[in-house]
Amino acid sequence: MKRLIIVSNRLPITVTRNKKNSPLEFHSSIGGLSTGLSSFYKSYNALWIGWPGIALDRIKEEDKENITKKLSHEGCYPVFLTQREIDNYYHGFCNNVLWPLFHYFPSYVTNKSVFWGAYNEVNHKFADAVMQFADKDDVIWVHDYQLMLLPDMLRRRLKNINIGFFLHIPFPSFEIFRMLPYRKEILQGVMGANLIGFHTYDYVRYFLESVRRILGIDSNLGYIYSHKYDEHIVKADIFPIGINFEKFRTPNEEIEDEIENIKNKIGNSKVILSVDRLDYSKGIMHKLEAFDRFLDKNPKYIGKVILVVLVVPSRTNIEHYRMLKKQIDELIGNINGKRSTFEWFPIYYLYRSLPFEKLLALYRISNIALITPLRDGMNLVAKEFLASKQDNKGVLILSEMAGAAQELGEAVIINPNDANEIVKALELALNMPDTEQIKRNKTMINRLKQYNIIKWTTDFMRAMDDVRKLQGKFFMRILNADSEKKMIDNYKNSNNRVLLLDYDGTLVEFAASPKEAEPDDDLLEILKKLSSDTRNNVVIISGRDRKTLDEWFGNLNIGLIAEHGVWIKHKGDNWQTIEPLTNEWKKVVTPILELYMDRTPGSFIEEKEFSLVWHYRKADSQLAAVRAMELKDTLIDYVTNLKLEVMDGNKVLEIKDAGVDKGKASLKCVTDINKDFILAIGDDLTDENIFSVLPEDTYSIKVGMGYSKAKYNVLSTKDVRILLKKLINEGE
Ligand code: ADQ
Repeated sequence: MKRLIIVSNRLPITVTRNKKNSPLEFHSSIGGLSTGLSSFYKSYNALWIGWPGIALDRIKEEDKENITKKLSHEGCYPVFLTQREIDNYYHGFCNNVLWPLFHYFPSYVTNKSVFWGAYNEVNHKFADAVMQFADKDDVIWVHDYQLMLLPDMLRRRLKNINIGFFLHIPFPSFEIFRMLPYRKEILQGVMGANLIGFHTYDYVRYFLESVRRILGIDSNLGYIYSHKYDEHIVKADIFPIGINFEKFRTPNEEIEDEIENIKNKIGNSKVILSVDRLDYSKGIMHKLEAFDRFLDKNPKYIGKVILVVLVVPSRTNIEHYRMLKKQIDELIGNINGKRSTFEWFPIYYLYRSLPFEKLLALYRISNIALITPLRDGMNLVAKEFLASKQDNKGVLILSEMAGAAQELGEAVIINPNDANEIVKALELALNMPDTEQIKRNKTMINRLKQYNIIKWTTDFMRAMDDVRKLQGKFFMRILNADSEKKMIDNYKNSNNRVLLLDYDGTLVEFAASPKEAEPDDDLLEILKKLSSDTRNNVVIISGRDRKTLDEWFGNLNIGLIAEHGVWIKHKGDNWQTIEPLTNEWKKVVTPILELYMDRTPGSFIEEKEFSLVWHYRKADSQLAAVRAMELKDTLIDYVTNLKLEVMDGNKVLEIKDAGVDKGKASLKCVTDINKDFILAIGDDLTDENIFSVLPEDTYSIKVGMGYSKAKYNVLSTKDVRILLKKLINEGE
């Protein structure tokens, strides 16, 4: 039966040991991911693989067995890590490199050469663990920044398996991400997945932009089809994580005493609540400073409000975290020291993790939640606070830098770097009428109820399924062994064949500049052998100019078509234009193209005899995309008046006479009705003209994924060459 395998750095259960020989203890893990997923995964046929939180060096062999056994009852399987791995992988690469960078704290990055090696090793260790269980029909869901290499590692070992990856933290903008030394490897690692999920649309955009600029791969509506990832389609999309809504919503008698207890302590004071893991990204210092300023500006609230600051200890062996803890302790000490009276003190500070009931009691009793991260992937506390409000009263003050702000627009949204704005938000919140609180909260609470953790999970898994189905459709078009055999048999039995082959992107890979994509020896050998068979008429049909084609292929016995069908040179014949053409229009269009070249650094113009090409492969991709649209728009008038066509190619715009195209030119090669085998291979839009005009029984093949009028797809130029070699070998 199909199984869901969840893989994350930490298991939902943490194993600890207080002293050397004391017994092992098992607790629920704290943190967004485990709180979210642990509530439901047992209801699936699921296995959760992860680190149980204790170093191998601190346990004996028999402990290992005990832990493994105990965890297996909970549907978990442990990946044990040594102290050295924890230091270099977890504290090192994960939390000293990726975490600060992805949260826009590049100056907090401390990278040591051993970190990257350990990150690789541990990702491999996880891959080994998954391989012990994974079956080809299973669904593997990898979580978060600690395991960004894992999807590709798994893909290499389990070609067809369905892999999802979800990033719980922000994906930073390209300018930040590009600073990462191993940016390419990280992206390639994640791209092993079929589905890549993020909390917000901004993260999706930044990811796709990094993929485009660093790996040079374009996307279309979040889909990435690239022969570099030829076994699968990749889709990036948003899945804003939800919470276990009912758990926070339902009445809970156990907490009544707790609530009474707190009420007795705080009297009638209004409660502002702050709940965070200890982390510099959470803006805890900013909120304390703003609260202090609020009391300065609003002395009437002295004795009437309290701020409850709950901080969960986290990553305390990293210097920045230790420093932060010290700063928080000091600042709270200062504020309380200068403001407390015998009856009242402004900040209650709890530095520990709390059992669920106590946390829920705090949510319920608080009037305001003050959530001020400088960056946060989502922030579940904001959602939990709202869900716990059974009477729908309470005010959420939320930083716009939290992913949650995208969904919780009815909250009081603030910029955490602006202390005055936080002060104003507190003033507003403390004076907000109940009716308005209820109105704002109802909308948000309904959304949380609707898109809860179960919905989030099922939505993600449904999307994984959809990508697989789409992929299946594409793979049905891929030239399979049966169709290939039919084609080869047909080839063998034919005597009058035409092979129409596009050049760039079909016979050779694209290069940074057109001149660099020269034919190599292997290709020349293929063409020579194909053309030496007298039954074959091989034609290279390209957008290149005839001079280049002559230079490269002039001494082969093949036909050539240049400039997308402007020029044709039949085998053994001279060049001739397909239609009588003029060049007069170039005088008008060249200055326009020059203007665009000047305004788009990295782009250049190529002049062919009857066409002009604006190349933008080396320009900034976003700017070039905008400029290409502007250019097309500018050229619209000329297109009609001068009978021109503006063609979109692969990172080029080509302007040429509207009367010629590759389709018309290719027809000139198949006029002989005795042709008994036609093969046409091409990769881009200009080749679609060929596929659409050739006779029904043509073997038409598109190189790469994506829709096409061709009958089949092959994935890469490599596959094209393999196919041509088979024709040579078997057709003899
Ligand atoms: P975290 O950085 O861990 O998660 P967050 O989303 O706020 O941040 O989740 C914290 C969780 O810990 C909450 O479920 C909360 O209830 C719990 N918690 C907080 N303080 C506690 C305490 N003192 N005692 C007990 N429990 C406590 C990462 C990302 C987030 C993203 C989540 C989920 O950094 O941006 O929202 O993953 O994707």
